Amino acid sequence: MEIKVMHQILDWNEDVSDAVKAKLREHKVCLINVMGSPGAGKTSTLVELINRLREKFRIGVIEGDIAGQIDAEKIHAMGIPAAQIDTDGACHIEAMSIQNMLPEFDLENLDVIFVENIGNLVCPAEFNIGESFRVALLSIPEGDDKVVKYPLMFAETDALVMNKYDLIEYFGFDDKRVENDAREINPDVEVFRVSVRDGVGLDELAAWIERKVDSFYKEG
Ligand SMILES: Nc1nc2c(ncn2[C@@H]2O[C@H](COP(=O)(O)OP(=O)(O)OP(=O)(O)O)[C@@H](O)[C@H]2O)c(=O)[nH]1
Ligand SMILES: [Mg+2]
Ligand SMILES: [Zn+2]
Repeated sequence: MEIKVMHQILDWNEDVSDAVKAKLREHKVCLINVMGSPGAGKTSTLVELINRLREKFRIGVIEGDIAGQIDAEKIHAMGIPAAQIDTDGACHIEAMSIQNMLPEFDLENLDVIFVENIGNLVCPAEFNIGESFRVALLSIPEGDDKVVKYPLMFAETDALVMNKYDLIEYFGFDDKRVENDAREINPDVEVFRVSVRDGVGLDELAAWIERKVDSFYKEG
């Protein structure tokens, strides 16, 4: 008998992801999976997006970290329902963790849940968590070769956000190269150049998310 442990975990994760998706659809909640390296600016970007979108949508946040609840506390302090998944060392969030977390939220009174995934460019991309769409951050100091070196993250995302754009002149970062590399493996990807520091690109990113969430509702 053939035993493929990793394969089975992924298959099983897909089932749970589908169940999470169905439950969220039933409650009309759009889940957005936000991914990127440690320190890429996921929480900083989320704070700015929440400020731009909270008049339009009722927002909740699930923060994923290996330990601690610093990020969830930041979001909670904004008056936004927030919960923390601590993976106790695991390097990605699985759909089961989202499923277990959903009862903590009043889904009838939410339109959008942002999930900040574990800081990691590798395996979070392998695990669907019931999301309607994905946003992958790549910050300028990480280097312009990351799309080529971590292709799955950027092949599977709906948007690529180059954050910390204010630092571009210091890092010799070729943003056109990154955009071309991403389009080669993901022709429909939306590309944003953002600086949370300077406030650049955030209105455009928020407007795109608004359109994506609206189309989630139109799909019924
Ligand atoms: N210069 C600059 N710094 C930024 C920008 N965005 C975020 N930072 C800084 O980058 C650091 C990390 O930001 P976070 O938002 O905590 O990053 P994160 O991706 O949530 O990090 P983890 O949750 O630990 O994986 C903080 O010191 C931010 O102030 C930016 O656009 N420009
Ligand atoms: Mg964070
Ligand atoms: Zn992992």
